[in-house]
Amino acid sequence: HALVKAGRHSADNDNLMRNGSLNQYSSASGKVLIQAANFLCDELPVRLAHRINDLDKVPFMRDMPSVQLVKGIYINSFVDLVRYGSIATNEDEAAFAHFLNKKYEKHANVLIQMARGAYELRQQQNDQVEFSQLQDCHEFLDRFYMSRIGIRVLAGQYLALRQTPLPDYIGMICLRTSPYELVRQAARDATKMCQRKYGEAPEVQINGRTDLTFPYIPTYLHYILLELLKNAMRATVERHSDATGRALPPVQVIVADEHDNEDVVIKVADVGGGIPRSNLKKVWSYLFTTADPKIQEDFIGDRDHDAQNSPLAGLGFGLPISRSYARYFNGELTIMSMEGWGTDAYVHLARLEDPDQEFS
Ligand code: W6P
Repeated sequence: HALVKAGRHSADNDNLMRNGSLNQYSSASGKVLIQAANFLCDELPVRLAHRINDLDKVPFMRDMPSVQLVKGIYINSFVDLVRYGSIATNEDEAAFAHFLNKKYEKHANVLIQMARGAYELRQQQNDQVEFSQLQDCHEFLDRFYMSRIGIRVLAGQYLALRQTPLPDYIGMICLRTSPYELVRQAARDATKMCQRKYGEAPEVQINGRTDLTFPYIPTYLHYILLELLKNAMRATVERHSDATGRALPPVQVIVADEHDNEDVVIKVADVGGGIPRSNLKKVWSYLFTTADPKIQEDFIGDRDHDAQNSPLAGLGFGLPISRSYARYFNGELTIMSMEGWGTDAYVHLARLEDPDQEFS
């Protein structure tokens, strides 16, 4: 209970860590790493305890085997962290990093497990399940995934700081993240996946501030862009593939820099026919989805797209997760649709470099 209470203000701790990671942690000296390790050793169990508590309360889902499995992973990590001895020397710190890395890997497929739980819930849905209870489940999943991002950013940033620094990188943060390069990379990945599934893929045209770079965590932006491009390509192919001999209308991406310095905005626009208004809310839902039941494969595909014949399931978990990623870093993901024409997705990204403004 004390741990749960202590964690009430964990958002502040996030800020400490994030600001710190851009400032004093940039050199990643032994002393700073010991400090960070001790911070994580205190902070992570608090966050895990919150999730374990929350897992016990969520209706329907708490009794599912997949959710129980996740709970087991969280409890195991919680117990091992609480019992972890003191971290005083460089050797202690190295041992802790090794320990934490193992935990980090163990939690890698938690996302898939929870998606499986939500899928099971969807299958079970009947008249006895009230809407408000489904709402509870949805909100639980939103909290759960948001918390998970926080945990993985903190642990991931610490672990990355211990690696030999790449040029322009501080841990996971790239000081010169290029939206243009990330769109190109995500477009290559999405094209492969689209071609594998449909035998063709629309071209992706990128315009606007193709020269722009700003501090961000590229892996998260890549995930978001890949998700948007997969959806845009799928819609395009499904609407236009019967037009034999004619090229598919391209997916148009614009990179913009709002008011000189505030947000970076990326628009991904397709003319794939749009989303019916009645389906627009489902795009953000874990529980009402139009996706086929291949969610697990879709996620594996996202983590390692060459290993699997990843289906472009779309409208599954990828969009709500992408929006959580955007929001975690004070950004937003918005989808505008013109039914009968196409869809525009906007990613707003807050720059990470101005802590006072971004995290106050
Ligand atoms: C669609 C549905 C969708 C979701 C996200 C991004 C683009 C698109 N296009 O038809």
